[in-house]
Amino acid sequence: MLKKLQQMLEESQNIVFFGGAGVSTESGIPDFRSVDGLYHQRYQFPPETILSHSFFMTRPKEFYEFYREKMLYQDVKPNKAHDALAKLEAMGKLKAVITQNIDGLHQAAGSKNVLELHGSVYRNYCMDCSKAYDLSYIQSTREIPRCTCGHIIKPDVVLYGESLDDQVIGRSLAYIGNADMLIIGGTSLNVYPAAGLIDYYLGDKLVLINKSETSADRRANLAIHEPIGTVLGKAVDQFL
Ligand code: CNA
Repeated sequence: MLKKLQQMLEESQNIVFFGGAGVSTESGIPDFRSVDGLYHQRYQFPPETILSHSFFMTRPKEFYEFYREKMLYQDVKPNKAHDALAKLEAMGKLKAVITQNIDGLHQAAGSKNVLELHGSVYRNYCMDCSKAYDLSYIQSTREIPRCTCGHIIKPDVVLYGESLDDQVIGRSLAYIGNADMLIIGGTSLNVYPAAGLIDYYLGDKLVLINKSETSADRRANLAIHEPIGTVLGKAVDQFL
């Protein structure tokens, strides 16, 4: 399987990667749906409820408690998957990383063209005057972070019930539609509309690298159910 992946990478010049939380689990950030993911832990409300727009608007204190504890991670570093994708981009083979992650680890690994479908914890804005705040400001505050104007600051993260950025969607569709190879990795493909974007790939090099099975396995030209850091790390080593 690794050989086949290596051959596909060798032959492709317009690769696009589409990924999710599973890409960052090898960096120590839990995903949502694995057995040790956030959805299998117990909270007063289900994570989908806490991470929703209406919950944020009505219970910002509880939202921030969960968000600080479960969505903000200190001292995390990119893993072999992030590194391998950055290398493929530097070689000119990979054109875009489209991610559902909000952790900024692709950029930390050196990837330049990263399309963040669900935003980023690194950007935060006042809900009233739109003043921008970085992550360290959020981390330096307690309870509900507030702007100098007094209003609540919201992370630039797409919560359940909120729309995705049209421009990011449009660019993602263009990259996927033009790709000669699409690698899907570390995502359960359960969250829409993000997961629907992969339907725009019409080529014959659809690779899926995910620990568990997904709805796209049957149409993949190659499906590998192993840790993505190990797989991509080894696959990209051939070019060094
Ligand atoms: P998910 O639904 O939790 O699925 C993750 C998938 O990755 C599962 O199918 C796992 O089997 C698989 N997986 C876990 N570890 C690995 C690994 N090492 N190698 C290969 N596969 C692995 O997460 P999705 O991304 O599909 O769901 C979308 C949500 C999760 C987005 O809205 C994200 O914002 C949100 N999320 C992001 C982060 C992050 O930014 N790191 C963390 C947790 C959740």
